[in-house]
Amino acid sequence: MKVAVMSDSTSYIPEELIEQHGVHIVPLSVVFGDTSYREGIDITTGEFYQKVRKSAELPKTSQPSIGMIARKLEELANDYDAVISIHLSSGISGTYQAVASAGEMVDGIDVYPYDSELSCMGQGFYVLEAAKLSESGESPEAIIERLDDIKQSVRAYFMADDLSHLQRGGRLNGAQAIVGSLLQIKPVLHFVDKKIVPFEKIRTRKKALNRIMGMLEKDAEQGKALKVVFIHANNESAAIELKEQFDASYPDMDTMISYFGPVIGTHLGEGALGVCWYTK
Ligand code: MYR
Repeated sequence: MKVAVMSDSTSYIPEELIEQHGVHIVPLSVVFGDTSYREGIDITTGEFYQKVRKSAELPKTSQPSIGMIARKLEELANDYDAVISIHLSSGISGTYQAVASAGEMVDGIDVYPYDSELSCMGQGFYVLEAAKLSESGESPEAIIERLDDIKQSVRAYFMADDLSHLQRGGRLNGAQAIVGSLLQIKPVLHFVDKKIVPFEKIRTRKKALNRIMGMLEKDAEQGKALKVVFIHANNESAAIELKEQFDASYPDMDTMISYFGPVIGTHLGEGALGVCWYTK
């Protein structure tokens, strides 16, 4: 059985890994005024952050249309028997549901939509694992079993310099009064039940990052083999600094850098940082 692996552009997997593993990507878009840009196709991450600085109006985001996804699935049906399609959390975007709906419309391929319940390279971890397993001939069911296994150990914590982007886009959950008071500080955020909620109220960026690194180190100290990604919104030097700090103490861990591209950058704002990890 030939199993394709598909994801959406918000997994922000390095291009060379996408090519190496033949992962198929459907793009989400950022919208400035009346103009829509598919991320990674019509606009690069660098161009996006420049455009936001110059633009009077802040961008919005949109999920891929069911029609676009159905056309992609029809193409895949020519070469594959099944597709596992891994997406950003259904609690923050309708993309997963759109893939599920498109899957019901298309014949000739079995579609297995998978909700990563997070986003960015944390979602990318699932995609790369699925791709490796499909290359070794595993069935869709066996691949999904392994993805569910990863879900048990995956951790994702992040912080934004300016929470108003998340609030404006309606992606920050929690009691309204708490959310209002959070706008003055730098809380650590995470996903609970597929939605973004404050993990802990913290006053400064430095303390928030120390808190995240502390949780990562606690897991590393238990001798687990971790795969770790440090993610930045147009602030690569900050991500490199965190990675180097961690690598110096835990040289045997598998670490990498990734980025918040246009769609997620719209909601987190420039300067945001995140760390995701799971036990390999
Ligand atoms: C859409 O328009 O469908 C896309 C909405 C995307 C919302 C993104 C909210 C921020 C997610 C942060 C993920 C951090 C993972 C480490």
